[in-house]
Amino acid sequence: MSHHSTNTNTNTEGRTTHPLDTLGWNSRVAAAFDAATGGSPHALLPARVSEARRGAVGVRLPQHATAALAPEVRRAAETDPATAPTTGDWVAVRRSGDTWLVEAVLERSGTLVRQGVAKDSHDQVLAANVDAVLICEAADQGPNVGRLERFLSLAWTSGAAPVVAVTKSELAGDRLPEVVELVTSVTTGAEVHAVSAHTGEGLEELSALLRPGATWVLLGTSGAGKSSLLNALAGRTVMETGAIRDDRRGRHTTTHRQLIPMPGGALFLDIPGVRRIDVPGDETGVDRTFADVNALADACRFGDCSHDTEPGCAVRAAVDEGELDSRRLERWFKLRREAEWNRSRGDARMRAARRQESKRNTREGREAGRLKRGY
Ligand SMILES: Nc1nc2c(ncn2[C@@H]2O[C@H](COP(=O)(O)OP(=O)(O)OP(=O)(O)O)[C@@H](O)[C@H]2O)c(=O)[nH]1
Ligand SMILES: [Mg+2]
Ligand SMILES: [Zn+2]
Repeated sequence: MSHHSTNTNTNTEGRTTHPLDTLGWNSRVAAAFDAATGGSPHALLPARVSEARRGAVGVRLPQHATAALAPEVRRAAETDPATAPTTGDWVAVRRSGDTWLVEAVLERSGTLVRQGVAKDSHDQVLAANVDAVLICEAADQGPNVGRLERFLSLAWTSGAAPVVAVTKSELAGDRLPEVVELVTSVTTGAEVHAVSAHTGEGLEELSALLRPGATWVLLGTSGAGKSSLLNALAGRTVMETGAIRDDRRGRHTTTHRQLIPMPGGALFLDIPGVRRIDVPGDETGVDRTFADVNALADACRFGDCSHDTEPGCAVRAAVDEGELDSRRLERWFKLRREAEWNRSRGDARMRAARRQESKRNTREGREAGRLKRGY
């Protein structure tokens, strides 16, 4: 049963408003809610997951509440963790005694997924329903272009638009233009902004990108200054920040993912810093990140050129002419191989899951037959 429509009001400009507007509610989500709840016998309300913890989630209705997972949602999550409600998700909840239950996770758009690193591990959904990814790379620590390319690949794969923030800009001193140029050289098709949470540099330009209702996720290593940037953009302390210690092993200041509504109407997902990023089994993000190299590859003589020793290779020619950094080319090869490998791993897992499924179906079929036959 759909109940959100009873909460819908029309404001003076004739535009329809909804209590969840400030949390990113829109017509796509409304349609997803109707689709997911159509046949339900329960009175369901839409809510957005603002915090994901084990076994339960923090939701906004828009008031804060904690919701446990309904048995069906929990079972689905046990089979495939990627279906578990995560930060940014829209869900359908219902009241059950004095608790809330998540009855359904609504269809997602823009999902930031990290490839699981364990041998048979599933992908980890870092954030759902994301419109843009703000990748943070500290100006005083490199920058690490290989890491940036990984973050960019992840962002492009999610379907959300990446923007790169070169954080702690004041610490780079005279080197800042050089750092920004290096970052820009590996950031094809996305904006790069040098910002400082301490001096306020670049904050206005960044704020101008934040549309009301849009959901942003912060991506970067621990200590990159994500939470500090969020506080600076918000103009007040919305997140704890922490000094970087010498022994940075496992020390994250932000320890769980959280959805923060900003004064201007955008929403931010602050997540603990990620150290290792494996690109998921989807080459589209890698290809998008290396759009410049791909454009060169289009001009190779052979359509299936491996850019190794073939004659008429436009990619190698660009390296020889100094137009393309050979190290960037190597990193492209590496990320492509990694994506392909993870895809084949994912396919293998899917085949195994399908085998399980068909085994179960056969068993159930056998049992059903037995019932029909009376034993
Ligand atoms: N000098 C300078 N230091 C900054 C700036 N922004 C953040 N820092 C410092 O960098 C450290 C880490 O900042 P956080 O915002 O906690 O980093 P984080 O990316 O949220 O880290 P995790 O939550 O662990 O992922 C803190 O000591 C901040 O004070 C800046 O613009 N300039
Ligand atoms: Mg943080
Ligand atoms: Zn080639």
